[in-house]
Amino acid sequence: MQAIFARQALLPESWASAVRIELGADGTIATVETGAAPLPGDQRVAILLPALSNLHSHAFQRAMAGLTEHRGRGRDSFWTWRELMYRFAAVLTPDDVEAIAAQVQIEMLETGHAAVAEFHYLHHRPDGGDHDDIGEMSARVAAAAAETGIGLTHLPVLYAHGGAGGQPLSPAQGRFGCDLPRYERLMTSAARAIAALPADCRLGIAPHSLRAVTPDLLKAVVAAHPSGPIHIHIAEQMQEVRDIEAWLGARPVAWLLDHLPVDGRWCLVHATHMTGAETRALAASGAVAGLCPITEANLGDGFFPIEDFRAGGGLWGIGSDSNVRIALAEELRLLEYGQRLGLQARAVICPEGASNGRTLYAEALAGGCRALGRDAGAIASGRLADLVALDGEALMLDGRQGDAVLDAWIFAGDDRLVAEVWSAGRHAVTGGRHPARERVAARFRRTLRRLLAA
Ligand code: NGQ
Ligand code: ZN
Repeated sequence: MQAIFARQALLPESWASAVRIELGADGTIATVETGAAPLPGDQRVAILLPALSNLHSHAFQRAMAGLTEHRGRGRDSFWTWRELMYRFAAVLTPDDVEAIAAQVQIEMLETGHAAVAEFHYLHHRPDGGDHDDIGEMSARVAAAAAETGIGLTHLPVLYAHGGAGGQPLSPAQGRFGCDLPRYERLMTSAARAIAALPADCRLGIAPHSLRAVTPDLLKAVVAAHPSGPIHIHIAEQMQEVRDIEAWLGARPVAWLLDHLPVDGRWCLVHATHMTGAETRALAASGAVAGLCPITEANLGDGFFPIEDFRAGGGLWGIGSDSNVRIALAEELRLLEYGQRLGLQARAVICPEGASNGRTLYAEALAGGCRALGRDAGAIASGRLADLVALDGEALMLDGRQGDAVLDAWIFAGDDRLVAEVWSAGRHAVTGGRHPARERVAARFRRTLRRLLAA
């Protein structure tokens, strides 16, 4: 049995010292003892926290990180970026997708995430036809997870239309496209790939956005999958809000809440542009708001109304979306800093008298686990052993206790403070490094060189 001894650990109620935890063979936490003594063979760590889940990733976009920062003619925007992204997506092979996904997952683990929700839409061959196994690309994402040990919630995407109003797919979207029968065949294949992974890995559905499905199709796919996570992009750009309003007669979030059974199974990714009434209704629904601060900044999306959302009891979590950066502390910091800059205030996402770092971390933890359908998020017996240990020798953490550790990590430090990571008990990062890091990076480098030379 694996056991961990931590000088300080964040338990559900509070920080505790001298915490010894034993991990079960099933990937859960078996026992938690405070005021304990370490035993020989224990993994000793300084600071132990429950590890976050990353609730939104398109892994393949990591390979184009930094390649879209050259201004074109006219105003650059989300939509001009999307054109470049489509051109890049058009050339990727299954081998490329696996190589990139493995690299991304290792970076996520090394920055302190135990799990990721992969919102996966690069399904088909470049000509739009099926792979021999229609779920080939999903199997490649799963193979990467088998190699890296990350906890995977795999979300095959239903992408049926090219824009609001049931428009046909553009040629550039041909690799993404499915009608419902094709999607169900793909889900059957993806389910086989996920079943071969450890039991904490999950399958969910992801109607891409209200732009990419029709109301009838959305209702049908939700009805066909009565359990598991449901993720959807929504209200990220004002153009999208206007298009949906012109088509369906309501703003995207309002329309979704009025027409679908949105509850705790749902994650609404971005939900940037909401009225006050939409914000309150989304908060009350129990759905998670999937915030992706670095990508939202990179793409010029806007500010999520988090103060009002939290006031309504809303749950939120963090995703790395385009993976232009994979950086846990930076995502949380940027979320808070965006609000500070916009509101000309400090400590926006934090109740009076509380710590910013602790509040950001605890809320992102709860929302992320909920969105992935992972029974993790607390150092408590029976929960999945998704754990992260910070480097007690780091200068930035020297002498810090309790919440001051989280304030230092998020506001003054970065993810180099991450020392150890366990995903459902799999010890994926030791001494800040994943054991497969060099091999996976070498394969990623070969992939990138070929793609950039092409
Ligand atoms: C995506 N990304 O699915 O990768 C999208 C772009 C779209 C973001 N929304 C494609 N950030 O929205 O149609
Ligand atoms: Zn996305």
